[in-house]
Amino acid sequence: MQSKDYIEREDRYGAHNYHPLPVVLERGKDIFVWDVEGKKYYDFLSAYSAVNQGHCHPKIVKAMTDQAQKLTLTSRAFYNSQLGEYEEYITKTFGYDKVLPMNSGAEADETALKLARRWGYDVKGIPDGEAKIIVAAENFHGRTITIISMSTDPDSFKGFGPYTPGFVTIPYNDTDALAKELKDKNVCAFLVEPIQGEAGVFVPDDGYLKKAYDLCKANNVLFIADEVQTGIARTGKMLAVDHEGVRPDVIILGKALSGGAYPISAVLADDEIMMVIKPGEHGSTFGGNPMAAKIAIAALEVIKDEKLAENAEKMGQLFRSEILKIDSDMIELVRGKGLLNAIIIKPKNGKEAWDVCLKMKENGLIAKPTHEHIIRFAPPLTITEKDILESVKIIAKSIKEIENA
Ligand code: IF1
Repeated sequence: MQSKDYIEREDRYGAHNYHPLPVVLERGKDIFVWDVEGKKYYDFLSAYSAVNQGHCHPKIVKAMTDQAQKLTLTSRAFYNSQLGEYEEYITKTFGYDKVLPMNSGAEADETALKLARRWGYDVKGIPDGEAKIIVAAENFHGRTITIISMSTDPDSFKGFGPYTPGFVTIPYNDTDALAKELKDKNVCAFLVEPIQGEAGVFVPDDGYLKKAYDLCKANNVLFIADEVQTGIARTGKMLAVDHEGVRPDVIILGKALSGGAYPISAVLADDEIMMVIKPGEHGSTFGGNPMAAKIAIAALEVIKDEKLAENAEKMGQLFRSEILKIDSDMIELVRGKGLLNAIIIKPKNGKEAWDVCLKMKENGLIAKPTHEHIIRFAPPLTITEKDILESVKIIAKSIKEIENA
């Protein structure tokens, strides 16, 4: 079978809820993936920042295969020998009293929403059923009905109503708008991405997160950071909020918490928030399973042992400075933090970001537009200077070939 056969089969039997780049991947190792024809590529998406540690990291694979021979799932109806060790490890890593383990990022966001509302009623004293949560326009927090009820992107919410009530939308990166909405005594939380990934790697002004946090504290409102995409060293710090020294009331993690080996997400908070949920009031079949516990510890150890946050900071600066040297009027701007970057492509001769991605694929690098004119570049954080320089050469060559087509 060739790539086209795999694609036709998926087209026939799989839902059409994605429009993938026409490449069929079969193997991954560190920063590289290979397609079914054996062609090698630099992976510049890292599964939307879930493979920060590099594909099939041996330490993570070992943790997974070892535990798979012993015990994979018990449900939380019983204790298991791995969960407590993971809970202690992750809460000490990030400095919070407790963790609530879930599976997907969306489930962790939903968990944070439930925690915030419950804290609003039981602790802040908001009348039952009246809690409001402030969110930013252009947000992305997942695909469930409640989460898309917070979305301003029609591609996320169109045709899926009726929507969950209780959300107030303000512009991102606008603390005046936040201050105004915080006057409402029924607001229990502000949920925000430290950098808006899906919106096109939108980096807010320096000081935005700190100011937003301070405003929330002044109004007895929870500051919740969705670090599903920006966390786990992606932006050059363990958490993107660390760039501003902000300690959110609630942290949401996912994706690279497993290094891409397994769906693992987590919500971190201190006792006065986390303990509002009582036994039997929240959970999931796989949340906190022993496989996830072992994998997540290994994935976090790799981040620390290999100093991947520091590497992301250095390689990100090199990437942005090298991209800026490319002489092309198709490159409108490059922006990002650490190794979460994006290039805005100005269409030329009818060619746009998608065409650039197809050309880069031909030249051995895969990435995908996040919106029609923005290409996100997010390689595994293990990437070296040599490979950054080689990758930028491929990007430059591809843009030149498109321009001169
Ligand atoms: C898709 C986007 C990225 C996230 C943040 C929660 C979640 C995500 C900040 C939910 C997930 C994924 C979802 C995936 C593509 C990808 C994505 F394009 F959709 F928006 F990365 F930007 N918070 N993002 O980025 O986590 O439930 O997926 O585990 O849905 O197409 P999840």
